[in-house]
Parts: sequence; C-alpha cells; structure tokens
Amino acid sequence: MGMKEKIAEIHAHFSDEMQSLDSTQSLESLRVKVLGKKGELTALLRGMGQLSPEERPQAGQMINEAREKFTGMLDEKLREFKAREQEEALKKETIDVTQPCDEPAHGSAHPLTLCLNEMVDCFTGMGFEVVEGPEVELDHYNFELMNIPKNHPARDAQDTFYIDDNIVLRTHTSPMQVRYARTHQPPIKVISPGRTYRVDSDATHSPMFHQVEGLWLDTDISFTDLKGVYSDFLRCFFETNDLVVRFRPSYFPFTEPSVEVDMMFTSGPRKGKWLEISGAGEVHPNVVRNYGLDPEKYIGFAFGSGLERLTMLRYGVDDLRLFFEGDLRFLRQFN
Ligand code: 2NL
Repeated sequence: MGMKEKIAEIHAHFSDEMQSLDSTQSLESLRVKVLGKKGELTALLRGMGQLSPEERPQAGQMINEAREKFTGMLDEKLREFKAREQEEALKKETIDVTQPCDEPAHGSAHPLTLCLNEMVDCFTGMGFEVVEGPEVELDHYNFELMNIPKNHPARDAQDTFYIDDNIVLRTHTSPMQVRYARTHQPPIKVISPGRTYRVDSDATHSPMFHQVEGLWLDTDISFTDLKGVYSDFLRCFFETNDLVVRFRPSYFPFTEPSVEVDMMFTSGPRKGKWLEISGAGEVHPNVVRNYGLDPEKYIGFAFGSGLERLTMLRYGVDDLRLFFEGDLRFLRQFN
C-alpha cells in the first residue's frame, strides 16, 4: 500500500472516530492515538526510512499536511466541547438570588453622630455655616479673647487640661469662632461643633464631651433673634411643635446679658417638666472688640449646647458614660 492510501485509511478511521467523540477526554485520547509519540501518523513518519530518497519529500509533505488537518479538526472540536461544557456548568450552577440568607453584619452611626447630624441639618437649614478648628488651643484664644480674665476659676488647673503654660485642651469651641470672626467680615453666622475637654467625671460629666456653639453677628441681630432661632432649633431637633421654651437670667463672662435656655414638652410622657438645655446670650462688647470689630457697630447672640445632654434628652438615655463605653447592646438600639 502506498503512502497516499495509508494516510487515506488513517483519515477515514480518524473521521469515523471524530463522529463518535462525546467529551474533551475522548477527544484527547484520539489526539494521542493518532498524533501522539506512538500514534498512527507518527508511525508513518518513523517508517519513512524504508522509502527511497526520491519518495521521501512527497511522503513527508503528505504526512505533515495530514497532521495539520487532523490538529485543526481536533482543535475546532475541542472549542465546541469547551463551549458546551461551560454552558452546561453555568446552567447547573445557577444561583437562586431570591433564596433567603443571613443578613451581612454591618455597623451603624453612633447616637452622638446621629444627633450631631440632626443639629447640623437644623442650623444649616436656617443659614448657619459649620466651622471646625483645633482641639489643642492657645490659652489666649480659649480664655483671654473670650473675656475670661487671668484669675478666673475656669482657668484653674483643676478645671482645665494644660499642655503647658500657654496651651490647653479647649474647654469650649468658641475659640474657633474667634479665629473665624478675625478672618471674615459680618454677617457672621456659624456653628462650631466639636470635642471639648474639662477636668470633670461623673454620671453627667465626661472629661471629653462635645459642644455645638453658635454665633450670629451683624449690625442688627437682637435677643429676639436668639429666642426665635433657638426655639425653632429645638422644634426641629425634637421634631415637635409641642414644646415651650424659656430664657432664664444667668451669667457667662463672654455674654451680656446671659441666659440659660430651658424647655418643656406640652404633650407626651415627658409633659410638664422643665429641662435645662443650653447657655446663651448677647455677645459681650469686649468679645466683639477681640474679634477685631467695633462693638458700637456690630451686635449679635451666641449659644453653647452640650451634644451629650441633647442626645440624652432626645433618646431618654440616663447615664452619659454609656456613650463612651462602646457596649454594643447599647449602641445597637440606635440603628
Ligand atoms: C454653657 C455656656 C455658652 C456660648 C457658650 C459662645 C459665646 C460667644 C461666642 C461664641 Cl461670646 N460662642 N458660646 C455663649 C453662651 C453660653 O455656653 O455652659 N453651655 C453648655
């Protein structure tokens, strides 16, 4: 039998077997059987030694052509199988996205953060801008420019954390408002939320606590504006119109006159009890002067509210320390 017939026989055989292939596995066995080291076509190549030198080139060419043809057919079939197998796998491995499963664990905002965001929303809604500043503050800004003189008891090392003779942990956020007022022209209408520090620790006092202080200064901002703005804020924050507000005379070095703000719910379970909310007042002329402004021309009000106090009232929390202990049983209730 000549080379041509031998190849034709292998080809016929190969084509038959190609027909009955059903997997990549049987395909690879056929590849080995025909094209492998001990394969049928490879055997022909080995047998070329017996051919005459004139026959060899033509025989070699025929074998190589057959080899290329078979490889091409096998590779095409392989692609077909792979595509089919992938399709079947995808069908089999379909995920049922409607099947119920465990909720992934996720965190939530701290109650103080929730209430601070509420406060910021209420005040920005009335046109206030939010300004923030350093917690480590110069004594000069924290006390001197806020009209708190050198011998004032608030300056005592027993009440204030001193870094050195001239530097303190701020005891309120108003020094930031001094920084702001000295670099901006009126109207000045800002709130400054942030951490503040005082040497104090019990069920209602923490050495670190948060204040939201407010300042509105212009040529014509009166005590009436304070009453309106702060009452509106409380109705916004507690989400009710059923509350009354009163302004009780008080004293702060940086405001004159100064008041304590109280509120009372007029409905619901906490109806009828006055609650102390905040300190406030008209900005003292000395402080206006320290802002670099003429107190004959500019006037306004300021207030300082404790975020922890307002959050306790809003959620009915009775111990301030719960905010700082990180007990998840407590924190999860504010989801
Ligand atoms: C308090 C009292 C207060 C302010 C804070 C303030 C004052 C000026 C400028 C900017 Cl002059 N901010 N803040 C005013 C009145 C009272 O805090 O014991 N609050 C819990």
